[in-house]
Amino acid sequence: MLTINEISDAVRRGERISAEAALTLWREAPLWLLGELATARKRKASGDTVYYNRNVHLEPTNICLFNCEFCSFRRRENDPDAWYMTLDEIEARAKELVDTDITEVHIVGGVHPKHDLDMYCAMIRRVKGVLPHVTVKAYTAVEIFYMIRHEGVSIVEGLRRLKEAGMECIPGGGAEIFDAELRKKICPEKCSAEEWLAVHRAAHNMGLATNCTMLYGHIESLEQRVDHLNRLRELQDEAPGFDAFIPLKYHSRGNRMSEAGECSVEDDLRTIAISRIFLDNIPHIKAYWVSYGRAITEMALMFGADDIDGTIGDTTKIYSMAGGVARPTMSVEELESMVVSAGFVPVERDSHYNSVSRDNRGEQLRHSKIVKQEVKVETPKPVAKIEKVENKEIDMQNKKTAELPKRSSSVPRKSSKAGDAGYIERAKMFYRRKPIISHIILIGIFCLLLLMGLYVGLKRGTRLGSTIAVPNFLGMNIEEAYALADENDLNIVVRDSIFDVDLPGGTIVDQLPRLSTVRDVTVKPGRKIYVTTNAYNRRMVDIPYVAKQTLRQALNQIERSGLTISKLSYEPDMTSTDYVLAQYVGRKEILPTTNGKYPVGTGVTLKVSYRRDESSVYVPRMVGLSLQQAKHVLWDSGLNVGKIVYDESVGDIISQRKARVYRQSKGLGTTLNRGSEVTLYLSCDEALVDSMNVIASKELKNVEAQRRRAIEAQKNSDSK
Ligand code: V47
Repeated sequence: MLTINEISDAVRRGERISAEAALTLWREAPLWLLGELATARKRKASGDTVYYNRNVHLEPTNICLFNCEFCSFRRRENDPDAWYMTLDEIEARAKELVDTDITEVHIVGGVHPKHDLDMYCAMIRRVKGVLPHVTVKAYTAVEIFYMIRHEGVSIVEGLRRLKEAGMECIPGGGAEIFDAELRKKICPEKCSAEEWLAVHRAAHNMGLATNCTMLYGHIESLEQRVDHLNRLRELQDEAPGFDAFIPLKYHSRGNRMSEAGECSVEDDLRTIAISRIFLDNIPHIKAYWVSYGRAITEMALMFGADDIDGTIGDTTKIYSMAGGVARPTMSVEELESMVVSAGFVPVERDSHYNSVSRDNRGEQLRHSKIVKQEVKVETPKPVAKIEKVENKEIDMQNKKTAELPKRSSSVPRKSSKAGDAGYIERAKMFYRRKPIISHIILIGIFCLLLLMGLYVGLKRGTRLGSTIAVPNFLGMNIEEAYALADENDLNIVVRDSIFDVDLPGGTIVDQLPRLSTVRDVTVKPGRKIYVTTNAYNRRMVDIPYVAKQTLRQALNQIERSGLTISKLSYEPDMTSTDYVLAQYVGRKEILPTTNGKYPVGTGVTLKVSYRRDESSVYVPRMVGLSLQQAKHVLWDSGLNVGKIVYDESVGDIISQRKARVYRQSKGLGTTLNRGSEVTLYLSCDEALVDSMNVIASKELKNVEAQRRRAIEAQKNSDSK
């Protein structure tokens, strides 16, 4: 068995790792190492880019023949909250989307007993009829397999009919976990792994791109996860066509597997990272924000994800019904700011990962591949024209040549005095005598000139080869930053704003690309530098009503609204843990009827329930994280932020934002009562933070090993 060091070296060299090595990494590698390896692979695959799109989901029905244990979405036909959309309703929904700027409709729903292939094709046709420019990504392999078998046709024929109706790509749902034994437990009625893979194989062979998923964090083992990833990797080797892999975190509310609970954030990050490292032949790893919420999605970008899905516009219920983000919708600005906060460059994509350009009114201009095609189409045009003109000339010349009496090769040379006229005369003669060779030479000269023109143009346009060291804009006023950017031939783009009372309005608090302490960060002239500024006026926002939701949902909503958490105050409860009982601003309780706006950054206190037998929690690891990230991890674990102590390397407020945690007052893996405070110590000294990070990783490994031993011991004593 390879050691962690040997596996890491292999990953760094860009080599493929075995299933066994993936399992070793999953079990033993410290989280920071997984982050490093996965990020290196992500950067190789997509550089600084993180993709999102403008999309909606269409869920035509929640009535489903299959009764999967993990599903909170499915209803029986006669359930009072079952729904079903007729074709006219589907068309009406599509019409509502005509004036929006979406590029994709994702159609997925229950497997309705009365839907046949024609009905599924008709749904696509209705949508495409109204939104011809929008891509329809439709139906999971589970739905497709059912409709095709029901129709009695082959998979290829079924897919051909769906494609003809307008289906352009296939989403990745329904894969769950491929292991047959586990499938029997969690989704016994669904198609088998082999059938799911057969649908995707056939789609790839027909040129249809698809996605793939894995439902994790319930009762599956790590071996079953690796086996699942391995089968996807094998299919991609055999018949490439997967665009993206989406690890789907199991959500436990409202389904029969609730007892399994939900996995930790650390498990989410490990899963994303191993997926990126192991699936070396699938270009994109998607952190589906609807499932993860903002905080985990942002962290997932530092663990190899390069896609966060899209705007959604509150159109999917699969996750909200299971306890994911309550009313999932994000503006382009919110999606982009999430990407920028994680240190990457947001790029809007279409369904095939072409970047989408828009004019300043937000109207879609074209996709990058089309731009490339335009270049391809346009370049030969002038040549073609010239060829035509020249062909005519050749014809005329040939005619003339035929008419002319043949000249002897001993035509007297013109004297040098004749100068240019002499050369022209000789060139003309050569042209008449050797028209084909002359043409080849002319075309060659033309191509040479064209290439030279292109080179000069490109050099001017992109300033090939020249680079500029990115200046430090942090702490400057936006006007000063514009001036400095001008001097350096760079462009400032304000991407986001925060509100910090301690800072003057207009101060730059973050920039992308960020600077490195060890080397100059260089970019091409004309490049955009994305900055976050401190707002001049404190924006007023609505406060969301988050009581009667899970803590995680409440945290997501509070954060998205621009507010923050003041305190988590825990109360014993008979039935549930981490359920929000009430919310306050200061002493004022916020009720569903409360009106009025609050300044951005206002702290909200959440009163949260806990069952007495679940009064304590493990202290998570915060070393290595920024203050904001550490706060999220603490709140997510049911703990509060105590004192914040900066060491002497941290001076002004700008460096406070750059500082990272190097120590936490309560040790990793120790237990604390819910609501307890943890003091965080922060530093800008990278060497200090990195060395403490290494120590924390070792500690984490020990803690995990201890926990595993304790679980084993418990199991053994239970079986006795
Ligand atoms: O197949 C169902 C999962 C999937 C739960 O291809 C659950 O771009 C967690 O596949 N907890 C449907 N997950 C969603 C899906 C998807 C989503 C976003 C993008 C793409 C894409 C695909 O949701 C199901 C199932 O695996 N699921 N219930 C649950 N309780």
